[in-house]
Amino acid sequence: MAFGSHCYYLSHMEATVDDAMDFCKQNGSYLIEINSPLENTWIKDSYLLPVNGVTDTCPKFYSCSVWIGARYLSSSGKFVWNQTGEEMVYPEWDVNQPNNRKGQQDCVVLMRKGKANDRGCRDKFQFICEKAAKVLPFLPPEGEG
Ligand SMILES: [Ca+2]
Repeated sequence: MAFGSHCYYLSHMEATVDDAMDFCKQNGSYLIEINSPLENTWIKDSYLLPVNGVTDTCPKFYSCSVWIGARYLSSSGKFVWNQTGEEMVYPEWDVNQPNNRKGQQDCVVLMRKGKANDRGCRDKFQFICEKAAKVLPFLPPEGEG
């Protein structure tokens, strides 16, 4: 799907962050980086469904999340985007996040409600790849979205 000048692809496979990054890279893209509230809302509405459905379809509050391309940079003490190195501003953190649970949460998911949660990089989630729109179509369709 396209938003602005970028294309997005939701993987239906769950993977670790490293595997997700490899998958995106192999397809000429990168793990999604969110640069505005508008993009954040569009992603949530397009791929994560409205928050109203959470308790019906997601077993836990942290279910139904996707990896995004931000990671904790210990040298700066901030979460930054992989591509730009800029601090993550959107999505906003969910309440009580980032909590670095068990001291092992250096990677970030976008939750169904459109907020961020820090998670262990070796946890497995679905993920979204992003790339600048070019002439060629992004990837063959795989289910909806
Ligand atoms: Ca967390």
